[in-house]
Amino acid sequence: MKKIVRGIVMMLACLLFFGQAAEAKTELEKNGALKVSGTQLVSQKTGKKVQLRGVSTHGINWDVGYPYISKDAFKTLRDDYGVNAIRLAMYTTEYYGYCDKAGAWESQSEVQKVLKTRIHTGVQAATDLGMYVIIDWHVLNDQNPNKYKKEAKAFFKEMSKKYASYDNVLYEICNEPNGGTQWSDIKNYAKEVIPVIRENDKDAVVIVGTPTWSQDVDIVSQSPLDSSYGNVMYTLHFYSATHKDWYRQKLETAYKNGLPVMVTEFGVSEASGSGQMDTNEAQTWLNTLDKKGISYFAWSLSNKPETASLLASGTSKKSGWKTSDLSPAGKWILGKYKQKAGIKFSAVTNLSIKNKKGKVIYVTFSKKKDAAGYEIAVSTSSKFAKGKTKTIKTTKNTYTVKKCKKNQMYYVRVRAYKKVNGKKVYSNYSAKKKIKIAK
Ligand code: IDC
Repeated sequence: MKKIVRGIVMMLACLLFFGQAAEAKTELEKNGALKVSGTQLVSQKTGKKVQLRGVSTHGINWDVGYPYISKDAFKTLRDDYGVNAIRLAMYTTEYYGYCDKAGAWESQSEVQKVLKTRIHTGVQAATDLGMYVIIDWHVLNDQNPNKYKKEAKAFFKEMSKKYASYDNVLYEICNEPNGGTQWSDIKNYAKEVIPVIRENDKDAVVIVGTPTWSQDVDIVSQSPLDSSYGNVMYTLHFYSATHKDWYRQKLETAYKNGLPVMVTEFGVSEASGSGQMDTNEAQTWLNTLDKKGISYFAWSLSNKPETASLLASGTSKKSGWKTSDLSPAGKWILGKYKQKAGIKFSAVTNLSIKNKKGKVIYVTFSKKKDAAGYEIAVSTSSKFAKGKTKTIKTTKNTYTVKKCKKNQMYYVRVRAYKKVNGKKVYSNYSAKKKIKIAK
């Protein structure tokens, strides 16, 4: 008999386990490898449009960047904020740069080894979580990508070989050419780097930077790379407190000319990464991008005290961030992401409680379409202190709380929950109501 009971328990446990696993499909499971079709990023598997809602690391050469490369951090972004892609920004110059380590005491080759380990950790974490991941060759102070072309070719040869079988890895071959670098310079660079990648990986999406800190997509759209390079997109970066309508016109032109664009960096700050926030302008940008199905990545996952950072400068947490651990920019951007991912859902409304005969409280509230169930908190403490609070789980929007104490004041509030990516996500609590048991 005992054996049978154990057998049944095991079966139920299995059902529960596999039932849950089957429910959550990651972005990668849904779409598999990506490709570029016209101006659009699409799934190779389903042919449907794919829009990445990503977060970029800060420079992974710094301690404001690399400590956030982990499965825990990416999982928080995925499950709590609806992020489906990560960008690993590896600076080529500045301190601990891949090509010029500046003041770092380690040898250049030691620096490269460490940076590659960080990339590998990041790619693996994203892969395990079914997220897409960009490996970004972060050209900035070096201005012209041709300066370290040899290093870039060696780097992308190694990366594309290592990740040839990965469906979720994208290659960004030069972050922001600047300092007068022309499109023809970048084009020549791309013509050498992309074939190196193609030797190992015929179809991975490759993202090419554009002149003037990845602004001049309009110029590029007049003479993009030949289609034989396959699955190529072009970079546009914006920082909404600096880049306004005049700049969006560049995107409109490029889009009209059929150029596939990816925003691998944006911020609600000024272009310096600091200064003012402009969320109105950012909203206009995101509306434009959403309408066109263009993917975007927020700069940056860091607690560095600058406006663009997504984390509050006061937080030392490396994952598991609550809203209160986010910066104002982080709250705004990740709030938008949450909404898009359907993670955010509004509080329960119209809570009403009545004392009915027999010392019971009759609870009703408005049903929510997208809720899987509700938690009713009933408490003798106005602050819902532990020990004084009972939590009732129910799937209905009416409930009778029995065995209340006469003349006692009770407080009631309700929240809804649903499952996103196999994880329970709660709405905010309704406004609380109180009632004294008179009968
Ligand atoms: C910024 C960082 C900042 C760092 C600076 C120089 O936010 O902490 O000191 O780089 O390395 C870009 C660049 C990106 C910049 C960002 C903000 O791609 O590297 O990061 N930005 O200035 N383009 C436009 C803005």
